[in-house]
Formats: sequence, structure tokens, C-alpha cells
Amino acid sequence: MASPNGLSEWTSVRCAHRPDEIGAVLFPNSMLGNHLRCLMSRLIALLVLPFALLHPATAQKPSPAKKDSPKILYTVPLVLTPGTSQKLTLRGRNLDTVKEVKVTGADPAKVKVLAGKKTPVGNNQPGERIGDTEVAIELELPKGTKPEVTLTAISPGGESAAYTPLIRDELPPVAEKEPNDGFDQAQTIPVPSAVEGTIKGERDVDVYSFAGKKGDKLVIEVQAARFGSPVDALITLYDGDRKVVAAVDDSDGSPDPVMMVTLPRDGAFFLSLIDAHDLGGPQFGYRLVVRKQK
Ligand SMILES: [Ca+2]
Ligand SMILES: [Ca+2]
Repeated sequence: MASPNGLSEWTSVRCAHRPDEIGAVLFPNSMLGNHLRCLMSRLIALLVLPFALLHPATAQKPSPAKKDSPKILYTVPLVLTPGTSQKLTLRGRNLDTVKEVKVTGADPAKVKVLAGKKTPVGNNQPGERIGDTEVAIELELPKGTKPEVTLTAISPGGESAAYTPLIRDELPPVAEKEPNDGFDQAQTIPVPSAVEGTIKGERDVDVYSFAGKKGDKLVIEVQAARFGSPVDALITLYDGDRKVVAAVDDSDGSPDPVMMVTLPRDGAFFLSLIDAHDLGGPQFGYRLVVRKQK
């Protein structure tokens, strides 16, 4: 007689219509015959199946994270400065109701949550990368804070994954200064240095100039998308005659370009940085590192 859960039909079907895998494994020698193997497989099924039915959770995936959980995509400004109290905006999803932000990897760290709000995504903006909510915080990291700091946002909807922010290091920081939209407006920077800039609007171009010597081996690198910034940077290096020396869009599977270059002559060089999709806005932060190769 069939049981309510169909167990009898299941074992019968296995014996009548399918190769008897369990019996064949246990009794590969055919002299025991198909009938005995079939009985053995029924017995094993009777022992195993009720256990599986009593513990259905073992066959299910863990429940996914709550859909209301906050998510931190990036910070504005993108670069955090240890040793000073800094006002930041965390951008992402479900951040408008955040009441607490946890910091790990920096001790002591002071953090104060100010206010959250919804921020509708504009036309042409990539909503997935821009985020639709934000929360303002005041953050103080101790001097010498290392890059392994993480931020976690907590709201009534849940807790975000840990976000690793971009921390200012020992390279001399330079604040970007507009207007810098062409060769004639290029902002002069030292080598080495790290420019903290923004693609401030659609089709913004940021041009920098620096002095170099023939044979200098430089690394010119943008840090942005790896830290969640919506910028997909594209950099182009020009010589003093405004002829292209090299251009890089993406590197190592990241939208962040890394250019390894040997300067072809002495003199001034220009470096332009644009968003590869001509997008931009106040959230499009980047850090541009220009230094000698190690
Ligand atoms: Ca500009
Ligand atoms: Ca790129």
C-alpha cells in the first residue's frame, strides 16, 4: 500500500525502471541476483528517506540576506584621512535608516552617525553603481591607520557587508583644482603624488602636468572602482608636444587603469583622466597616483 508521501511508488519505480545503482555498488557480483539487490536498495531507501524528510533543512539553502539590509558602495569623499575628524557620506542602498556604523581595524576610531536620506538616481546614471540612499557620518581614524579598516552600517533592516574604504597613505596628497579641462589649464603636480579628484559632471576632463626625464620608469594608476566609486577611469599620457605616449582604460579585470611607462624624453608631460562612459557627478571620486616604479 502506498504511503502518504509516495515512498512505495518511489522505491518501486527505482526497481522496475531504473538501473539499481545502490545494489550494484554493494553487490557488484551478479550471482546474488537482481531481486536481492532490489530488496537491499528498498531497505536502504526506507532507512534513509524518513531521515531526510524529518530534516528538510539539510536539503535547503540558507535563507538569503534580508532585502532591506543596508549596502555600502563607496564614500564621498573617496579618500579617508587618518588623524583628523572627517565628515563623510556613505553611499549605497538602504542607508537612509542607518543608526549605527561600526569600524574595525582602527583603534581607537570615533564615529558618529549624522543623518540619512534617499537620493533619487538621475537620468543616465548607473543606479547599481551610484546607490539610491546615503548617510552622513563624522569619522576620526587614528594616525597611521592601515588600509585594512572596514565600515559596517547597521539599520533596523539589518547589517551591511563590511566595506573597505580607500585610506590616504604616505604619498604626498594633492587636491584637484578646477578648471583643469585642457592642456592650457593643466594642473601641475609633483612626482610622486596622489591627486584626490572628482569627475564633477558628464564629459568632465581632468588634465595634469608633471616634469619628467627620459628613461624615468613611472606607474600612473587610478584608484576608484576597486573602492566602489562609479568612475570607470581612462587615462592618456601626452608628451610636451601633446602627442599620445600611452593610454590605458582597464587593468587586471578592473575598470581602474594602471599604466607602466618609460618616459621617452625630458620635459613636461600631460595626463588626462576622463570617465570612459562620459558620466560624472559629485559622487564620482578618484585617486590618481603618479610615482616611480619600485
Ligand atoms: Ca575637469
Ligand atoms: Ca577604465
